[in-house]
Amino acid sequence: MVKRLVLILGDQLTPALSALRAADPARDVVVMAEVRAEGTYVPHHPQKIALILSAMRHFAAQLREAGWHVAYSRFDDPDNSHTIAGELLRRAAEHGATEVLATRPGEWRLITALDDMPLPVTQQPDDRFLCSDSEFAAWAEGRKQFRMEWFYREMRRKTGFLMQDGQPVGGKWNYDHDNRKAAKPDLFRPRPPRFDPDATTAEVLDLVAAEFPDHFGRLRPFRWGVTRANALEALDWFTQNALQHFGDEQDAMLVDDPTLSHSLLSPYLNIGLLSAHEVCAAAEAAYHAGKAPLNAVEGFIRQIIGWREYVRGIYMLHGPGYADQNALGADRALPALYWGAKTDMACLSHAVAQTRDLAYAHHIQRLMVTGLFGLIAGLSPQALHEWYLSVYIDAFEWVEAPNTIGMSQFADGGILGSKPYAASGAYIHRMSDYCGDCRYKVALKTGPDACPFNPLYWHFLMKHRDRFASNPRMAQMYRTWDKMDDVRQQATLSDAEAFLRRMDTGKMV
Ligand code: FAD
Ligand code: DLZ
Ligand code: SF4
Repeated sequence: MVKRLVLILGDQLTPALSALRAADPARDVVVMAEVRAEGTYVPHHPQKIALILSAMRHFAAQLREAGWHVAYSRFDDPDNSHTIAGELLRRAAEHGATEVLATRPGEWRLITALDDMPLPVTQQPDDRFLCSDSEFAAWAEGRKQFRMEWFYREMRRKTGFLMQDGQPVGGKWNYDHDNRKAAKPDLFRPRPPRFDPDATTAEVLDLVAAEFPDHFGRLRPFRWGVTRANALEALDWFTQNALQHFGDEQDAMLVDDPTLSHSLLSPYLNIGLLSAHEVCAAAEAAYHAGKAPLNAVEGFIRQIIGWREYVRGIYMLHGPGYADQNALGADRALPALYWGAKTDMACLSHAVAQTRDLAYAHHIQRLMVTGLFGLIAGLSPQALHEWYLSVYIDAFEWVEAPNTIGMSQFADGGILGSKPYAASGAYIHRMSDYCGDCRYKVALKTGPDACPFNPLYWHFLMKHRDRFASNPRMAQMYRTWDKMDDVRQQATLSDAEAFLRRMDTGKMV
């Protein structure tokens, strides 16, 4: 009988994975490999590498207990070729295997590498997502514009989450109107669980410290769960303690509270320790049990069956090259502040320091602080893409690239969203307590002490006037500019230029 290899990647740690379902434990060999190439195709945050390696080791033990033969390449195995393709070839020779079963990876780089293997590789669809590639393609077919809200409604109908007799529970599809509130520091806000490193994680932490010493980010303290049991505990904590405030606090940012009422479930979802369906079912159950209000639960479920599925659909539909787009022609290098160099802009300083320490920032910090600055300062979307893919614990290209290239930088020219998320410092001031300890003054529009987001916002809008002035959702911004007197307009644009010149020459800004 032909022997087959079954490839399990570090973000495919799901017992019911399609490749495992297609395989036979009596004859096939599971291949899992800790390889340098996957740790360095971008310089991943040390906590992200540690999460994946430790979770892989735990998952391999679980597969062995379930009766699978697992050929596991440890990082320090002297014969390790340190690439996925190399390890497949090595194991094929070792076991006399002539074909490979895989679940389609979440990145075109690896999909292509598997297609190019000298062994036949069958890539099964990744059916851990609620919307298949073909369903998304059918939804997209013939549409001039994709919009998440329409996709989301289809997904509500398909999954039945928060639906009653074919109608949305409560009568509305979307309760965002009730969300988007600012938040106050609260010493009693429940804190997400921390998982003390077990022996496996402790060993991996030493390995990561020794092998990836130059990667941006603190390795310790390491707080993440690494097993399915840990991930279920994190889900339970969220639905019991934080979900009820999720809607209200979703867009808020606080200096002393980096996680607020966010779930911190993205790493577990993205590496396969939790399923999208069970997470949404748990949230819906909390609503029916009266533990969380509809605006919170609907908002949370929308992020998962809406945004998460939608961005993946766009990434897979578009094909390789999605991340290479640069519709606005932005080409400025990333300033050193993104890698932790000192900056006077308190909002960026807090968001980057938190990213360095936790490998985590919540959505609004990613979109409306580091992302917004990148957009209005004209930073290269590819440099930002590499940054986001590197620094976050949950970053995999299928989800990171559409969020960065599409949602945050508008570099896909409007495939994902209808307008860029451009804003001035007033937005950050409204949603956070960052501005209070900033050397810049958010209320000042021009001059050396003005918040840099203020002139940069107008500079961005003016630079791209031809593209955006006819967008009905942006017309009001251009009318406001047109009402400003010439002197103020000139001062605004020259302040922005001067700021960008200072930044480009490596000066602290
Ligand atoms: P919560 O706020 O608790 O949200 C619940 C869940 O909803 C998340 O766990 C996540 O699975 C899902 N979700 C929420 N927003 C999105 C979204 N926009 N796209 C996809 N799923 C979403 N998310 C990633 O998982 N990986 C990434 O690499 C990533 N990169 C991003 C880059 C940029 C520039 C931006 C603006 C957003 C990015 N996001 C990414 C989306 C979002 O910021 C994270 O999913 C979220 O912050 C994860 O934290 P959480 O689990 O506490 O989320
Ligand atoms: C991110 C990552 C890292 C750091 N290391 C490994 C690894 O050693 N072995 C492995 O199989 N997967 C790893 N991964 C996850 C892959 O990069 C991921 O599967 C692809 O990016 C596709 O999403
Ligand atoms: Fe950021 Fe401007 Fe507020 Fe400073 S004043 S924290 S730069 S938004």
